[in-house]
Amino acid sequence: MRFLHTADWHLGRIFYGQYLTEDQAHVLENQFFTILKDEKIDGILLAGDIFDRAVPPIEAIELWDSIITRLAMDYKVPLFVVSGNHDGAERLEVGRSMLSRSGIHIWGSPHHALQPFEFEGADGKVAICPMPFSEPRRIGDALGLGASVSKPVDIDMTEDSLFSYVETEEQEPASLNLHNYDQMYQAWSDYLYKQVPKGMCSIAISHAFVMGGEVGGSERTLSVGGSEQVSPQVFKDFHYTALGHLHGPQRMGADYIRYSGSPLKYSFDEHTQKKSFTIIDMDKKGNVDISTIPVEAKRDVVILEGYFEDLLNNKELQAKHKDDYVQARLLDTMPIMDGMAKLRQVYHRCMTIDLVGRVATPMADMDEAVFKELNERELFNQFAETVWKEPLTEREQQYINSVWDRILKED
Ligand SMILES: [Mn+2]
Repeated sequence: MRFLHTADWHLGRIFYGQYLTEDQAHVLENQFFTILKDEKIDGILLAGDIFDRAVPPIEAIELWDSIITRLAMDYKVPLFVVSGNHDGAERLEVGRSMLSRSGIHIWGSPHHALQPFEFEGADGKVAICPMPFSEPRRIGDALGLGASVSKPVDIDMTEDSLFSYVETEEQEPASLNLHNYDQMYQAWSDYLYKQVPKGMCSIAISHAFVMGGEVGGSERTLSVGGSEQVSPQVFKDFHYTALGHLHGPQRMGADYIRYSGSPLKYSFDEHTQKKSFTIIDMDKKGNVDISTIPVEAKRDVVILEGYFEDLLNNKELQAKHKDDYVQARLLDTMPIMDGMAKLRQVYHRCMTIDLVGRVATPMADMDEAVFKELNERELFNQFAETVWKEPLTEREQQYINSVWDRILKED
């Protein structure tokens, strides 16, 4: 059976003041649907952060509406979706019972995610185990674990080199902590896995921060204080786990536990990431074969480094990046007037300028006490020399002196 795994669409995302809806629609309406047909996909695993915020803009809702409508009515490919930390879980669940009859299966609240969904595919049944992003306290509520509960956690430490970075030292049976992500997600996955009929293949879909994962730059932290991370062990029983939250595609200790990553680059920190859709081929025993299809974005997110004049006059560079989202990393040490306006004439989506050349290098041989001895003229000269990497010329010095004279007189 063949599944497509994707996550972190973040519909309605604003990038430096600009909506990315057009870019998102481009990838989803063209490439995504083409893959479904060309690759003969049996089911879609969408692992959370469908929207960028709990109350998304109307364009984002319309895009989502058009996608689920086409999936259900034209393509007839079942969609399995859990909500992420950016989604409004209950809002996403609107119409869930009715939509489920059309093959659109949505899980937002953990209270609705307490049993596997048995999906009847071409080669037999697969148990889909939904684990939407939830705060540990809510998972505890859903599982009926009261605050008074204090029972040993069943942590399976049978070593498996795949999980070698998980601490292997003997642990005392701990009390179940209702604020601990790892323990609550583990209790949840155990609860679901126990209900998977013997011999049936299983797939978990979850939105979580798995330990050891590499952060891309546009993820939002899940909790304030405390650990928000869960061990990859939480998912080790399932034949495949489709994860969402981290925006770079990556495996988590094993090939069958992975993040698909977001379809688009949502931060300049992600400029080197290769975004993709993940395809999972699962045989009757649950063995998986993984491949990826690179995303063909309408506009790339790039960092261009160089001197202002060079970026402005490099025709080849401009032709290549005129429509991309650009961060200009300028090496110039002199101030640049109207830099953004000029750059935007050639790089239409220049979003930000990073003045790396103008970052003052601290003077190692001078301590704070020495600075206190200097008067304002000497301090300014030090500053100018640090920024321009050379001392003021005699003419500049004369001019600055006259400015200081005037300022002090007016004062
Ligand atoms: Mn996300």
